[in-house]
Amino acid sequence: MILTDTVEAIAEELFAAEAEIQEIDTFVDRYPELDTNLAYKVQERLIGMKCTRQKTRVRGHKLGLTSVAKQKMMGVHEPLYGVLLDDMELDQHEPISLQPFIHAKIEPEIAFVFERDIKGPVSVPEVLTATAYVMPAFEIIDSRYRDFKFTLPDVIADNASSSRFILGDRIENIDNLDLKVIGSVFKKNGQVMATGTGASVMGHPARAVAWMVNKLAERGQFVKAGEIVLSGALTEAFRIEKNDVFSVGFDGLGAVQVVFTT
Ligand code: 0L1
Ligand code: MG
Repeated sequence: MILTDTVEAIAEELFAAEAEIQEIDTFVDRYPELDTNLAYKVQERLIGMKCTRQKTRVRGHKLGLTSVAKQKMMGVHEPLYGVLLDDMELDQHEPISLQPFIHAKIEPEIAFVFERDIKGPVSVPEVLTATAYVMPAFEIIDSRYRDFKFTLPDVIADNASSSRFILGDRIENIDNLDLKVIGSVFKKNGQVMATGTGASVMGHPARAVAWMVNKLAERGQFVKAGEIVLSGALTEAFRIEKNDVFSVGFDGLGAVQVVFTT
């Protein structure tokens, strides 16, 4: 089978798994040619299918596996990235149904929006200078793979487990905020589940963004002005059960709360 057939076949299977809310087997054993490079091609094809068939469009980007703990768990040494689409955004004031998800988890993140296009090579101070505003956020991740288990190429192909995102209010002046020492308290049904600081995200959330922008440049891509970037989780992700209420409060960034139904 030639590589374009592999890309097409995997992207179709991932698209169908999400549409039919069905978990599937991973691909690396079935397609030994699936390495990280080919996996990003699958991801691109999957995003193309979603844009055409769901009549949606690219809204931004996300990083994943940004903590050393998560990288160790996966046996990898670097993060990964994926794409956010318009139809993935949910409103924090609307209850969220669990119906569209296979086995969703939720994690707190800091979202960035930039006032101009940023192209690699870029440094952390350049990312911060280009930042228009940041927002407290939740990401809902939902792997299409059985039991949420996969290898790095599998999860890259599956658009980095992305599913939905929820944004809080904008903080436009970040000059006096040190994003690496910002603390967050993540609660489920009023109970503290985890705490984390900005430094949990590759030492500084802007370092994660710079890493992704530099990786995108290798593929001739960049982050456009106005696009959202989810910079990576500050804590571990927790499974969402019906009627759960999750909240995250960030020091100096405000809070987000989401209510799930059945
Ligand atoms: O956003 C994330 O950190 C998820 C990255 C992919 C790995 C996972 O699904 O846990
Ligand atoms: Mg995430």
